[in-house]
Amino acid sequence: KKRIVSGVQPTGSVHLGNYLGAIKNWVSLQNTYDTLFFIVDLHAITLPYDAQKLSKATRDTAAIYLACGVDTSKASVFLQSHVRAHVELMWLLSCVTPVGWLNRMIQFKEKSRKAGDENVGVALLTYPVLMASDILLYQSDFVPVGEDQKQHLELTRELAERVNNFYGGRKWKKLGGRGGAIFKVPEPLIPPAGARVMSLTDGLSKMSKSAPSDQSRINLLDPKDVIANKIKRCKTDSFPGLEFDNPERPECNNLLSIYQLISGRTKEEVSQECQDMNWGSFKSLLTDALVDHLHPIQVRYEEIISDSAYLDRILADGAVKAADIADATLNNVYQAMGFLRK
Ligand code: AQP
Repeated sequence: KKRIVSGVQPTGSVHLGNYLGAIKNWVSLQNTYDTLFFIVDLHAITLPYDAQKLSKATRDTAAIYLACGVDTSKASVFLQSHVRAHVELMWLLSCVTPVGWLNRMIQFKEKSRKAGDENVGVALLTYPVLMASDILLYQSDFVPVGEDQKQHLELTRELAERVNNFYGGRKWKKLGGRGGAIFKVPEPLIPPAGARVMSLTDGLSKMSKSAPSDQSRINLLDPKDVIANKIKRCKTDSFPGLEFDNPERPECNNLLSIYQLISGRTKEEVSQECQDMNWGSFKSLLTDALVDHLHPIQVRYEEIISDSAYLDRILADGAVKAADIADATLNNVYQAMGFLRK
């Protein structure tokens, strides 16, 4: 089976963008691929954060994975910080990463500009090296990536090739290794069209955990009245009827796309159903669809989060399975780079 790894950062409440762009797709991918889904807690501290909120967000994110249908009989679910190999490999990779490669990263430029000098830690720059470790440790074949992570995946591929060239092949064999490639070079898996969910208050920016206004996103755990209120107040326009793909109507396109994904219909069906609707009728249709879809997830989440022993066990088992694979790769890298092994 080909392998896929992916994760969400516990930086806030998991929202509809994380669900439609990532978690919902994992639930189908786990049937076809060997899958590892982790909560990337180490990545969540690259910008200033609140330690108490981190632990709650970490548990919540894990419980949400399960509530959404990630099935631990098929996928490994674990916390990044529970598998030490992530940080160890990061050090080894850091030693072969030219700093110029990291300086080029658009996300670093954007986030460091926004955060201001005082808040820019070294880790914001080296973040993509940790992400490369997350992927390469598991010899992943595919990584689901949105537009904004494409550059980081490209860096991961370049790093894999660099390590394979520097330390792999015959050189590694001479040191007692198997020879050949140390890392598999992963391919991007482009998510299904329409999976980029935009903010409810601005159809041109993506829905995001870190956006200051909670009105801009639907959190997976939002109660019914909160969802109704957010949809009621979300940004719309004054064009007649509703339509997809009109560049002058980004909010309309976004809300129709959300409805399409949540209701499981085709774009054509939604176009037909909604073309003559006014915003009032569409908003109540969308609210009902969201509430109906999220309700069972919320019920399962409550069951899981209230049984902390169960969740701890799932995460412990997941970490053991993940560490098995990760430690084997890490051991090869150490050996290929000339370290003495115990
Ligand atoms: N708006 C979105 N539409 C579709 N997919 C999205 N993802 C995030 N936002 C959207 C996907 O969710 C997965 C996990 O994302 P992440 O936690 O690693 O961080 P992110 O992409 O930076 O998401 P956020 O919510 O915007 O977090 P903050 O605000 O902390 O930066 C990824 O697969 C991502 O593509």
